[in-house]
Amino acid sequence: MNKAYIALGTNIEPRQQHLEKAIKLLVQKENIELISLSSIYETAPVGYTDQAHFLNMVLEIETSLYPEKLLDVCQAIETQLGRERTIRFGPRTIDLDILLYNDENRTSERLSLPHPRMGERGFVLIPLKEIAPNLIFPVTGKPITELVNDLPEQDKKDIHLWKKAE
Ligand code: PH2
Ligand code: MG
Ligand code: MG
Repeated sequence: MNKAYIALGTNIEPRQQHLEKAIKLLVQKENIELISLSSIYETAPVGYTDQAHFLNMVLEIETSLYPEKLLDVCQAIETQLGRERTIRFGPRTIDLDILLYNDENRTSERLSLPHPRMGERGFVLIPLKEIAPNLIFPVTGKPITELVNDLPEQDKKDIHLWKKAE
């Protein structure tokens, strides 16, 4: 079985409901099993900053789907939840990004693994650290805890626990 980590992000209300619906649709697939999920964090927007705050979280799954198939599933759920692609990095009802798939380190036209920007994004690394602190990041060979420690304080200060995982 393959292990993957998926990041969820939303900054259009009802944000929590968008997360819940996306998780429900994902685990309904017979080829995807939810292993663990992080708490939900409220985070200041990164990149395009003139937009509402996000809720972010990370899921650990096991799946028999290969990466491009898993991407198809993620994109179908984004569409199902009314995602419109307008501004790059702009507001979204739901974003599902495959962060890691086993220890694959590769780039194709549709998909780069690991996710190309995850190594410097606090809103991804902080929830990921909660469920996989010792996981080795395939690009640098460092554990996730160390990547979080290496983040500039400036990048961590606007990330707050919003709803603790049950
Ligand atoms: N996603 C982006 C761009 N900026 N900022 C935060 N805080 N959270 C996100 O999920 C996010 C972002 C593009 O996917
Ligand atoms: Mg994204
Ligand atoms: Mg995305």
